Amino acid sequence: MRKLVVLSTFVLGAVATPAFAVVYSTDFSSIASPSSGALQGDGSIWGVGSFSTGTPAATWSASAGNFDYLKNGNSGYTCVGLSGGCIELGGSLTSPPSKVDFALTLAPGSYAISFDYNRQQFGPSGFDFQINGFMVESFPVIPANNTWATHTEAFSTGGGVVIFSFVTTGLAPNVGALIDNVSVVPEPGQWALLLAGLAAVGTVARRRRSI
Ligand SMILES: [Ca+2]
Repeated sequence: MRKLVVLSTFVLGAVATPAFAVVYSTDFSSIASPSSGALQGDGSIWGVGSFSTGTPAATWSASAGNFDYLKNGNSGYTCVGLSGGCIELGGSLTSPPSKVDFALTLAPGSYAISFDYNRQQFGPSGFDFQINGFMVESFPVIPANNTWATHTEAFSTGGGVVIFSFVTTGLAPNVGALIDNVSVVPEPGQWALLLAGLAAVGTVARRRRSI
């Protein structure tokens, strides 16, 4: 009987966890420790090399070219919700491609990363999204200006540092896609599998007891 009580507690804990288990989240409303770039009067930074943002804080850096940190409304750019901040992958006064990375140290398991993306007003702005250097999704042409879309990508890791990269494709300088609202959460399917496994264990335990 004690085993059953323990099992029930574990199942309840697993069910309650997913809604609160955000591993990383940023809406780019604020940044810290920016390197290089041209600070604008509204707090935007054109041609930034790196900065820290999000919960918990993570460093976003350009391993090629640079990128722009934009406050909503800067140069006519609009971020999600018409407030706060976002980034433009193309950067300033650089030739493409620009490559913007951030890294998280993750426990072994399955996760999903989500981000919002948008074409910018000065022209087509495609990009590739990579995880640990492997391209997992290409966005060659983002069709509509000022229409934000959300992309979610599932991935698994054996644990350790995972690098997420946004690489501009086929662009003129200063013309990159906009990115906002980046989050990483445990993949819901993993919890479903865990619950199914626990249910199976419970069934076996009950059968053994009835024999
Ligand atoms: Ca934002």
